[in-house]
Amino acid sequence: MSADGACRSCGGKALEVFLSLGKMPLPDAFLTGDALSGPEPRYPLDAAVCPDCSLVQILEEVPPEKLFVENYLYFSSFSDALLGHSRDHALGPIASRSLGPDSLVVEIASNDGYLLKNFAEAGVPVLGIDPAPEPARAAEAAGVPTLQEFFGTDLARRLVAEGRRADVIVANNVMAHVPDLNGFVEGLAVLLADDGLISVENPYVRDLVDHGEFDTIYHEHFCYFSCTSVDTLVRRHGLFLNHVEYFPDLHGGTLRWHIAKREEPSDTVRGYLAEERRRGVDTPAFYRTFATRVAKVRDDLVSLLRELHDGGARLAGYGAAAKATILLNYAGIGTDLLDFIVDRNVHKHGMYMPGVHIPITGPEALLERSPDYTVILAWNFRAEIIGQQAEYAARGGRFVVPIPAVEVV
Ligand code: JHZ
Ligand code: ZN
Repeated sequence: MSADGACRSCGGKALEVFLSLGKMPLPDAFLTGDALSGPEPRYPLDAAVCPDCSLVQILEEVPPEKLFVENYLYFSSFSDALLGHSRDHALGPIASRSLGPDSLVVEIASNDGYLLKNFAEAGVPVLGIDPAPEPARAAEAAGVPTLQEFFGTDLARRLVAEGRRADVIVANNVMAHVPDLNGFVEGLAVLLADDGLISVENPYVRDLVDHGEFDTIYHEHFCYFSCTSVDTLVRRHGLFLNHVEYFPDLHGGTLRWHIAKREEPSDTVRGYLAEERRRGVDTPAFYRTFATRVAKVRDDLVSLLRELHDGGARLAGYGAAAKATILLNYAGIGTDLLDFIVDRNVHKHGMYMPGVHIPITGPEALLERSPDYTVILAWNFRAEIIGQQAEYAARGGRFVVPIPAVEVV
């Protein structure tokens, strides 16, 4: 919902709230030791669906500077799985669209250059756009020229005025991150060459609901997309959804939408739209049982952890992810249950989780301190994390996976 209470896509005013998570801290606002005794802002977190255009969105609008400039230590390059996915993502269009030295690939939310470096290595000119200072600096150091700015219509017009139009625009996990959704999509249309391709990835709201992934609802994510809501949104800006790819293991279920200026829909588009209608993903009814299921996951997790803890087990967490902030704060899991959280991202070491103040350290602590159970808070990387922690498991360490349902492995 925008500041005037209207749907971020169609402007409709009949939004129906289906989940209230209470007041939550900002998901990436990790604290230094000095800041622990200071004030910590919290904002209401309510998810709603628009019955007019089916877009799922949160009601609160935290200024993007607070989210992505002041508090953003997320570096894409800490997951091997994501790096592999991104490399494939680059190699595909380089071949199928014959990209070369005269092409331009622009990525919005290019983070530390994890994706664009693949195009750059193949000799394709690239431009990264990302407002987060530390990841943008890392991208520059990796040879990816990066504009440290927010993307929108103004920046798109400026680039076009400089003679730069994109053959490919990649926008992964960023269309959900903008308050001015229509301005963002209009910017894509402005910047795209007439025969260009826009490639957008985002977690699929159908899977979010089916798998109870409530912890991916947080203030950085203003919107949660389906094919129906994307199709309606892009048409408003003279763009068309032409193809859909599905990556079930990425971030809990991700869709990649291929969008262009010419309407050439593949069967995948018709298939997804029909399936969403059949299941009612485009109607409020689909979302109405979600809150009850979310409360059950929370209760199951808290009872399990309490039982283990009361039985003398020592517990830790893996993954100081944004989603971990929501899971821990919503469930009220603090240092009473988890002694520490490990994460590969060195920028987060020595800091504390927002709200619950659990300390963060490097993954080697699992072997050094051998907790009996480790809760995989970054459950979306469950396979990668369990694979990497074989030694911990061999020494008797067990994992608790909270989502989609609480499980001990
Ligand atoms: P991860 C981020 O959310 C933020 P988060 C953002 N707003 C978004 O949209 C989504 O991503 C897509 C660590 N890790 O990716 C790295 C290891 O330590 O699920 C991360 O800190 N070892 C842009 O933060 C965290 O876990 C590993 O082996 O919820 C995962 O965070 C692996 C694989 C990850 O996203
Ligand atoms: Zn709407």
